[in-house]
Amino acid sequence: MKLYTVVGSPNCRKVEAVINHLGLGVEREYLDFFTGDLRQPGYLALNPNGMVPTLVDGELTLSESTAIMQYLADKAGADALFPRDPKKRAEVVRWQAWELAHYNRAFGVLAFETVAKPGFGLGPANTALVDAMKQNLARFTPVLDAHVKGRGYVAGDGITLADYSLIHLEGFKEAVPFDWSPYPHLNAYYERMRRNEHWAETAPPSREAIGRRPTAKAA
Ligand SMILES: N[C@@H](CCC(=O)N[C@@H](CS)C(=O)NCC(=O)O)C(=O)O
Repeated sequence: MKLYTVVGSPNCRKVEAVINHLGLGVEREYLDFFTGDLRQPGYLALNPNGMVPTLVDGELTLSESTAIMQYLADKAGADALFPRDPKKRAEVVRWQAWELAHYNRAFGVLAFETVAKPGFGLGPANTALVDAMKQNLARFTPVLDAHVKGRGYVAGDGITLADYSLIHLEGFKEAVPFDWSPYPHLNAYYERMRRNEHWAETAPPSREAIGRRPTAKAA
C-alpha cells in the first residue's frame, strides 16, 4: 500500500495516525504542497481533486481521508477502532460525518483563512468567510464540549477513528481567532488526544517542514 501525503496536512495526519495506531507497513510518497505537485497530471489521475491524502492498494485508488481511515481499519480487522457492531459503528460514522460537515468545516476554513493564508503568503483572508465560520464554530463547539463531558473518547469507551477525525486540526487550535475558554471538557479532550502517541508522531518536525517534501535527514 502507498499513501500520497503532505507533511503537516491535517487530513493526512488523521490517516497517518491510524496507520501508526495499527502499525501498518504503508509506503509514503511525500508531495510538495507549494510547488504544484498536487496539480501534476500524474497525481490528478489518482485524485482528480488535486488533494491529499490518496491511498493506492493494488487495483484500489482511494481518496477522502475518512474513507481511507475506514478502509485501513476494516482491512486490518481493527474492531476497536472501527467496530463491526452496527450501533457502535454508527456512532463512529456519525461523529466522522459531523466533523466533516459542521465542526471541522468551520474550524478548517477559519484556520486556512486566518493562519495558513498569512503564514504561507497565500493572499488576504476573506473577512466575510472568517465571520461566518466563527459563527458556525460557536454553534458546533458547545455540542462537542457537552458530549465529551465525563467521557474519555467520543464513541464508546476506547479510542476510535472518530477521535482521530475530530482532533485533526489540533495544530491550529491555539492559533485561530476563537475563544475556546468556555469549553473545558473539549479542551481536556484535545489535551488527552494531544498526548496520544500515534497522533503525536504525525506532527511536522518544524514549521518550515510543513508542506515540503522531507529532506533525507528529516525523513
Ligand atoms: N475531503 C478531503 C479533503 C482533503 C484536503 O482538503 N486536503 C488538503 C490538505 S489538508 C489539500 O490537499 N488541499 C489542496 C487544495 O485544496 O488545493 C479529505 O478528507 O481527504
